[in-house]
Amino acid sequence: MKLKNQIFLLLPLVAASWLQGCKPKTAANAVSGDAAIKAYVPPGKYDEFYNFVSGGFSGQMSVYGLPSGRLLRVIPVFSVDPEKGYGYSENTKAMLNTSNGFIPWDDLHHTELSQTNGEIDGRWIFANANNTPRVARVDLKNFRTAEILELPNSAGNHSSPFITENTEYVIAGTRFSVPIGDNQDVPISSYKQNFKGSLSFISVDPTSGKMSIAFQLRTPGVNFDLSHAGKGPSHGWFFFSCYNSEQANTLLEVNASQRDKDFILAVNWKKAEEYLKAGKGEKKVSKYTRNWYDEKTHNSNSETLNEVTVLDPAVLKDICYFIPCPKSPHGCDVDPSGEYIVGSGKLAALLPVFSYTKIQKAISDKAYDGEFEGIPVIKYEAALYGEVQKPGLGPLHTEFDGKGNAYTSFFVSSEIVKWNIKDLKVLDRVPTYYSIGHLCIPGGDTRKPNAKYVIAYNKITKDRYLPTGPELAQSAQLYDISGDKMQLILDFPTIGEPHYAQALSADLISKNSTKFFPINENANPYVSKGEKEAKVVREGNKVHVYATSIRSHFAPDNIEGVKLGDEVYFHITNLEQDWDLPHGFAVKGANNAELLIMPGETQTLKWVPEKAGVYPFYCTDFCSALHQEMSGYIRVSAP
Ligand code: CUK
Ligand code: CUA
Repeated sequence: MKLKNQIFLLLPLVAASWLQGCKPKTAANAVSGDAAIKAYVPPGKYDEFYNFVSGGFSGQMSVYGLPSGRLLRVIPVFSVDPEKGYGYSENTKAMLNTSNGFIPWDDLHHTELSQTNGEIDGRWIFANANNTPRVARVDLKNFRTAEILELPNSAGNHSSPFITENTEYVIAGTRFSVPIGDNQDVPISSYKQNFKGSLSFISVDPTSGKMSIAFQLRTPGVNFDLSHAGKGPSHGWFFFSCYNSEQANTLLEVNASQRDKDFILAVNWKKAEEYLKAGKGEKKVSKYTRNWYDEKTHNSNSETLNEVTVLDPAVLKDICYFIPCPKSPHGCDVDPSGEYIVGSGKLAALLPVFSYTKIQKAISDKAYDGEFEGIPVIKYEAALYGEVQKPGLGPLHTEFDGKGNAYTSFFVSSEIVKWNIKDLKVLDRVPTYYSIGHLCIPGGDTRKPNAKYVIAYNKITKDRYLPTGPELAQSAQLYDISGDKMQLILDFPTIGEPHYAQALSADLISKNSTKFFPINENANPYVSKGEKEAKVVREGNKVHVYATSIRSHFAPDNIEGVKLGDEVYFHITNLEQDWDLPHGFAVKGANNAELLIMPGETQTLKWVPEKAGVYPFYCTDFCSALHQEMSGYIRVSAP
């Protein structure tokens, strides 16, 4: 009773400070003497870890070395990138196709590395698009987006792209419920009758990585927020946090925070697979796209798909189970043993830890508290392992060290709290600057964490860096967790806005990294495999320039015969067969972007000139002492 009162008193406080977070007062003496040496990577030495950080509303993913915090690469995923020609070259435009047309932007919240046997395998990293629901797969051999799959019957793809321990499935859960009937033009006030959520199970081909929607689960109109797969004993299950069990459709900050508990949804996906095999799914006409980049033709392709199979857990009763979870859960994290599931109620003053064994027992004992929208609700106490009392304010996400400890981020009290999973005791806490969102331990959501560091990704930067006008750099912070106490050792800015991130041992990637593309394997229809093949070919009003680039000239480099009204296609093949020797290509007045052509690759820039004259073109990437000489002219004449 006493505790309940305390929680009750805390909640308005939590809610009041929710928008801003609060600021620890110990910033000045936060770093101790040996921090610099711990984060120092001498010039010429490699970092120990790659850190793949979501870029939020920039639609990109960024790659940092750890512990130095050096920015190594920005990978465009759901965004165009003129630096690399991504979304501008003819070869990459199809990557951003959707059933709503070409969409060159999205909101990328979560990154998730592929796994084999519950361990990171370094092959791919997946990312979600929160706005126009999509899931991307990035190939870690060449740090490029290899595939983007759109998700029909859904909106707000936030609870995504978490994976099962052999990358059997990538998951996508919807934050926004939407009308899913054939007539979607319904009053918003009919939310409770007409709006549904969906959970997509995307299968991943173990060899090629190709993604396909195996099935969707239609769910009640709640907001799915985050999720994690079971592992070890709980392999075969997936756990999703959801809020807005009030099913409010207006003023969610008040109306979706009414109930004392929302839910974790436990999904038995092995059971769903059985129903699928037994033909229990309903085929639903749904238009969506799949786009992929072909490394041999150096071209992207797009296909439109028309159908998904939907399973209804309110009818097929033993797929889904709700578990009550205090106050608007956000993170939903499964420990390395697969036994413990941590729910983080954003407005709760405790952290509930659920037990997979107890959940199974509760299901076989039917220890239910009725149903919610046709899905059984397991009694809270029947699923609960225990609660971490007074851990901090505004818990969001939890990662694990594989030594029995959990690390939870607290947005409102702006800190990372380390606690022991078995006895639920708080062991250590450190402030973050300021208002942490996600956090990441290398392998921290897998069976085998590599727990040398925890990295905080903060929402508010305030006074940490030099001012840069009204918006400040986004901030990450690196903490050494090799000892009992967490120690802040480095701040580094990130591209905006970081949400989830993943890190892995660098050798898992670096040993397989592509150095160049073999020119003899180049299957692009417009390839020139040597300067002798360079040519200009007219087809009606289309002028195809088959060109080559090699230090330090283009062939051909003087082009005439183009008429106003023509469409010019520059197909540039980079003949270099050496590491780190891209050539660029840009033409004066072209209203798109440059090309950046990797060694052995062909890329195409389309240009429709609008005035007669002579236009210079040149290589944009400093490639040799005679790089400035790497240029040419194209003449456009009046018809
Ligand atoms: S969310 Cu950003 S802090 Cu989109 Cu994973 Cu929790
Ligand atoms: Cu090629 Cu500069």
